[in-house]
Amino acid sequence: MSFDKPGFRHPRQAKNKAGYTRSDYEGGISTLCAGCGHDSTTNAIIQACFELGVEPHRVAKISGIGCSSKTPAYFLGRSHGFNSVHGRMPSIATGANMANRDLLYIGISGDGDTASIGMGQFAHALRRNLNLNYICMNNGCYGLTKGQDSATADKGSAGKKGAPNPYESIDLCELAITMGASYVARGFSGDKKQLVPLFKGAFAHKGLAFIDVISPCVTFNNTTNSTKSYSYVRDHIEATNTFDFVPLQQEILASYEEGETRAVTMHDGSKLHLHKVDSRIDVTNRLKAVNKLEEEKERGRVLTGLLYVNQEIEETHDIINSTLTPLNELTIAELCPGNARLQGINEALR
Ligand SMILES: Cc1ncc(C[n+]2csc(CCOP(=O)(O)OP(=O)(O)O)c2C)c(N)n1
Ligand code: SF4
Repeated sequence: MSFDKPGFRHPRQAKNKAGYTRSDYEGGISTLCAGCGHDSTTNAIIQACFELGVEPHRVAKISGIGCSSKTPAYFLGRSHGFNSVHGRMPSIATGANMANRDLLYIGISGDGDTASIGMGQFAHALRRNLNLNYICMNNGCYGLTKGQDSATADKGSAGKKGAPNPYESIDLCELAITMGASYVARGFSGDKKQLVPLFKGAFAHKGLAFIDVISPCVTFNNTTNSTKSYSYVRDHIEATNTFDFVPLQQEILASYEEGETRAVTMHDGSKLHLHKVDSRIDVTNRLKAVNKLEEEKERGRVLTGLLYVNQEIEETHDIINSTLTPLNELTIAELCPGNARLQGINEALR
């Protein structure tokens, strides 16, 4: 549920290259708890879309069920949206993507939605490298149903009323890297400076971009015994790198010492400039990315930043060689090429 924001805006708000102001990317008023990490994550999505000059009507937001999955009501109010069923965001996103490959797909999910009921769906979206920005707002609990541990809760971590979690946690980034995602990053809702470029890089990426956002639940899982609390994450956060997203043809203003910066070119020619890169990290190497995550986990650190990117993996449309034209723009003749053609296809399959 959401409520409309008051319509008055400053008449001289700055506009982006598409002619929109920042408020054009907002949605309804949030009904989440004050201080919820998901609201900060929502804000970073708004900022990234505004800075990139995304056209709101070219975006489709799809979500599952949970406090996290309510957030598409609070951003990009002028875009297409579908709030689906618990854990089923990936299959709805797949269907929409097959019907129209021209939109920017933003899939919103939670750790409960992704790592339990939606695990099978998540896995198959990854292995198909679906052209989807899969954002998981990860608070280690089921916020909407009053804070039960989720499958990403760390072993020994405890929420407001629960006993310490006895099970190993699932690392969604590791899973995403090993199962075929081509852009994997982890951010923290409390660090917008890092989160906005992570989203911008994802939105420019072709293929499955998975962004795991540690997004604390202030009501049920922000205790001193929780590893998904604001204070724990702030005390244990480690970044692989800092980076800027540089759209094609934009001048680079910051200057860095030689050897400090590495550039990754995206398919559209824009660049991710990685700064202060740890020499033990190669974000284009799957094995090294997983090793680094494991290493930091052993040290009790929460590794954030861009973890893995691969521009070579084909996305679903390239794999299945689907039509470039959105299905609703195909003509009857294209959709129904006639009996002779059908016979030919049947013959080829005998
Ligand atoms: C099929 C089905 N099973 C269970 C539920 C109950 N349910 C609603 S939200 C939720 C978990 C949400 O947790 P998460 O995805 O982590 O989102 P959060 O609320 O923490 O943002 C559950 C189990 C449901 N709505 N539908
Ligand atoms: S219950 Fe937790 S996750 Fe849900 S809105 Fe409140 S703080 Fe956010």
